[in-house]
Amino acid sequence: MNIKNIANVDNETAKYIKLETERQKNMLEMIPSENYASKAVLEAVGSVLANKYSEGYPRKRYYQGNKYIDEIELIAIERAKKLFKVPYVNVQPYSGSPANAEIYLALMKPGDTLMGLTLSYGGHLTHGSPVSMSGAVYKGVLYDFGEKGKIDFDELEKLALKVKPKIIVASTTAYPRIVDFAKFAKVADKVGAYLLADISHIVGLVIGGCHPDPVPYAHVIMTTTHKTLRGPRGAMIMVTQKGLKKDPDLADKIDKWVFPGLQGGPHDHVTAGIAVCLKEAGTVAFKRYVKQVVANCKVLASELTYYGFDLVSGGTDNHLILIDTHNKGINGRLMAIGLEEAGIILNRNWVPKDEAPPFFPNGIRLGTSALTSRGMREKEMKKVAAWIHKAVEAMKTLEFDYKTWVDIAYGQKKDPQKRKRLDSTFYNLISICPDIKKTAQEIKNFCKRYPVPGIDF
Ligand code: DSN
Repeated sequence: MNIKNIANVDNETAKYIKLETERQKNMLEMIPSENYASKAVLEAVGSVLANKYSEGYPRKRYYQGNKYIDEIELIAIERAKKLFKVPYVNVQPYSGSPANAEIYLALMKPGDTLMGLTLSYGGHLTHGSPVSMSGAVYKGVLYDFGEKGKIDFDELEKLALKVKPKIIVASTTAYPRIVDFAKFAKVADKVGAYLLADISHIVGLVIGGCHPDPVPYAHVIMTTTHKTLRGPRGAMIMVTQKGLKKDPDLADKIDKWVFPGLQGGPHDHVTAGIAVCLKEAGTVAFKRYVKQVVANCKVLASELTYYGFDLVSGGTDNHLILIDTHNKGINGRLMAIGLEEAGIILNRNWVPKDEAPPFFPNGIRLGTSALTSRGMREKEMKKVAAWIHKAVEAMKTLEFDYKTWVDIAYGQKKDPQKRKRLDSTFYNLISICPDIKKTAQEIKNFCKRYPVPGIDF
């Protein structure tokens, strides 16, 4: 990216943008909620639209000078309506968490019940967790899934009949399987609840026909725009025909709770980025891209299984994989740190029935969306799996007492100071481990062959 103007006025910030650019080029980005926006999207986000205030909605603004902004917001709305086949879209939410809050404010009163998937089974904080406003202001009743690693809809129905939720959220952030919106709808309709489909992770797959479409089943759909959609950091709220049938005022209520209810002026530069990414998402090339994301993920899952990794639910149907790290004897936090040193970026994550506190979960979550955006395919996934395996095997050979670290991190011998000292020991060992260093160099060389969209090489 050209940042010469930043360098002229602020060398310190420019230095770190350059370093971050290099990091994104030289490492394997595998956090499933991340992706690379195109140059066109980045240009929109870096444009003069960031200078404008536009409280209100197109043709109904509280500020002057919005005639072009109106057109851009209308383009984004129309593109989303066409792509998803929905009658109403709001493109102003700043991100996924405020968007979910806006939906809750529009549909519930404080104290009403909301049902969402438990965090450790792949749910999201904003789906009723007690540590978020969704569980503090509303009564969050959390569901999980049984031994089979998939949602048990008989159990879900029993729970819904008991707690009578106002909203059931059908959504996941660390769930490697298909979300069965039809079955969720059956339960929601039976108890008279709204069905909210938060498709932030899978939105690209839905557009590309690689995941069932929530539109016939949900009343409201929320998605962020920067994950599999490859747009800017933002979100959209959509209301379906089914939603309008249940409540003809639903769209108006949501508009009011986005602005003035929760937000101020929309981020017009982001709205333009959303318009651009929706145009890109309507192409045949985008459909090809998401098909490849899923194909890559399947190959990666089967290779990781071959190397003895324990995959939650035994595999994947989508863009992500969740690994239970218990059988490798390395806590997810340490494994993620070690893999970063080797050039592989992913995140630690709770796994079902995890006994660990959230900061030290026994899982890692990884996906193929960003690597596929760089043009990697099945054969590259095999290499990636082999590097992950090699790095984890190298971690096992370190003179490091993983068991004591666990005892101290979250066991009976809780001692934060000692844990920090052990962390430093681990960092030191990993930074000088020859196999990890070799892997990082191999990955750096390999990455040179796969340009990052949006970055000039
Ligand atoms: N933080 C996002 C994720 O990683 O899934 C969701 O908000």
